[in-house]
Amino acid sequence: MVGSQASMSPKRSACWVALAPLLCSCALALQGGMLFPRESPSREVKALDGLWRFRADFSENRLQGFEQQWYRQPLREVRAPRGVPESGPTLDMPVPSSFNDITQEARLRNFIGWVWYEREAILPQRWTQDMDMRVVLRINSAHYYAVVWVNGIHVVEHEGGHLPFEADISKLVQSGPLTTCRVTIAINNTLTPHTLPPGSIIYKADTSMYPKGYFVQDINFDFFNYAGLHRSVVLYTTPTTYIDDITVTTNVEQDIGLVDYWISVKGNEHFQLEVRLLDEDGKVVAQETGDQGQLRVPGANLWWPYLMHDHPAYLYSLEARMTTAGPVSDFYTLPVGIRTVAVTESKFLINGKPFYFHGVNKHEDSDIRGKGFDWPLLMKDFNLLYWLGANSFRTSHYPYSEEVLQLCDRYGIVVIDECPGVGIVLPQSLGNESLRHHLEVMEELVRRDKNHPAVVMWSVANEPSSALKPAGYYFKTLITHTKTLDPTRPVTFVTNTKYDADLGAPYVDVICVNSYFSWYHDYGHLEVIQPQLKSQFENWYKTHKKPVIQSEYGAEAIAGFHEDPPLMFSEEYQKALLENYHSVFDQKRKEYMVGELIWNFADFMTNQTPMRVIGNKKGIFTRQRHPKNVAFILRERYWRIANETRHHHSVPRTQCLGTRPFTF
Ligand code: GCB
Repeated sequence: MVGSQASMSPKRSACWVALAPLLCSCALALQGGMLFPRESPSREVKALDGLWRFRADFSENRLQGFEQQWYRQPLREVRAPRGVPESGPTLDMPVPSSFNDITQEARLRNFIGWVWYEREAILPQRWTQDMDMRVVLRINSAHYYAVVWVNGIHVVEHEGGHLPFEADISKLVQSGPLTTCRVTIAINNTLTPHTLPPGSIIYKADTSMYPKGYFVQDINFDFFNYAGLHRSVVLYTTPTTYIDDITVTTNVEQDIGLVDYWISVKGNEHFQLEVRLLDEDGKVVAQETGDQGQLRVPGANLWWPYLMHDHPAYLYSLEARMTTAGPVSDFYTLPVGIRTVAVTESKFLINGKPFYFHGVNKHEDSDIRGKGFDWPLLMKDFNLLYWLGANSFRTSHYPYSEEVLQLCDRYGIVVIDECPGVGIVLPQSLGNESLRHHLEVMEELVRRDKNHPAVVMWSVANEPSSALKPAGYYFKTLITHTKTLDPTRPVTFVTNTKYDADLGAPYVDVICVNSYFSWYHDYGHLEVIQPQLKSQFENWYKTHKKPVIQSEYGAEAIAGFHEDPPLMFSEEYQKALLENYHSVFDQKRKEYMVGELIWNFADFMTNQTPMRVIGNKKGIFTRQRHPKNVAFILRERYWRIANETRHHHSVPRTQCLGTRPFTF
């Protein structure tokens, strides 16, 4: 890659200083709500999925797009004189998708810097004429830093690749006769020591070795830094007085389900709110008025995890109806699962019963799409989870799409919801600037995911280097702040350090430990696993007296490679390694171990290194979701554990998912 230093650090570098006068400071305020855009009698949703015009800014300083103000004119190929200035060559790019694997160009796959997306949206006439309507543009994920214009006017910018942000564009689309609007999004995938995840640009100044201006992006995490518009971009409407946010927490007293709700309304101080809770048959089981209150549901059907109950994942619908003295009303329906979560010294409890996580770690990752959202892939993954008998996963190592969490609510798959705090190893990444951003990301995450019954725990980071000096203060602040954001859920932080070096552990509720015995050390020596694993568990528990989850373990296997006696990278080695772990798990889960999450659900793409053979091959499924032999071992195990720990009679193995009553 070639470029200059000034262009590569998205916010605070010279390039951002130079851009400051061009960009008003419209970054998203954290106070507002972030309700998932749903259709209702008062709301319409229009997804802008499909082909967008796309151009990567290959200029040496990567700033040509800003210097030439590409957002002011259609981003279009110059073919013939058209009377309007045009920016230059563009590609057709699918949204949602990462841009990296779509073309045959290596320089686009590995591109670092600004890429530009643009498309026109045709708006229904009433959207542009009805002054009682708000039109909102919502970008569900743009990795990593995004600047957005509508009809050439800057409307919002956002830092962070995995969480949604939005802009009210009513004034812009309602100010003239136009029924189209042009949306331009510039996205920079550069990671710095202060981004989440962090990274750094390394300049290779020795011109006898590298071309002039050469640089690479250095990262300390093990997945490819895919970029682009990874999730849908949508336009949606609300009335001008509207339900901005709903927060729901649930509890159970004897057989009465308690649903506490808080609703924030914006646009007018005078309004009425009616709230009804409907069961899966559409029957009203409780109702209230006002912007906060408690709905009481005698004989409530609780939300239970998959395999823990005959009727898992029971969802009520909370219907909020806001009216004003005038003609305006707004309706929003939120799925609600009534359940409790608690942690004792040695147990993780859901609805007061011990819950054991037998599940996986995932990635948002697939061929061609990279990290792009895809419904067929998602349904395949959920069918595989059901087939496997997995009751849970961790969103390693960043927040997943909202549709994923909706499916978890709907199918009873329990989630440890992780923020993108992965690869924190540089001392600069533990200073105040990073901490401030990390806290903001946790706020955005909690704001987005707080109402999902499937989410039972927050994970603030994965394997940060706790040995660094400021780590103690950093993680104490991060964990305690997260607890104040959401006092109803436990908080964890995933570690791979020796138990006594870990500075986050005193503050978390559950210890999550990753270990790779006989893989990253003692290579090939399966016999060391059991003693090393036993002492890992015993030391952690003795020191902290908290439940422990084996949050990662596994071995790489290239599908179809066979060796007996087992050799590393063969399917037999992966199987033997797992079996050694499992025999220790079976002892420790009788004591204080509350979960095991295999690394990884599927093979996934990483940076190119001599350690990786076209990506990380620790999947129990290939990247194409074909099972390796070990998938069958895990399937036997998970169904056995499910049937041992169930509170009802045993269940037949599920082959595929049925339709659940709640519709999106
Ligand atoms: C880990 C990391 C994960 C890696 C995995 C591995 O500890 O948390 O991101 O992919 O190990 O395979 O090395």
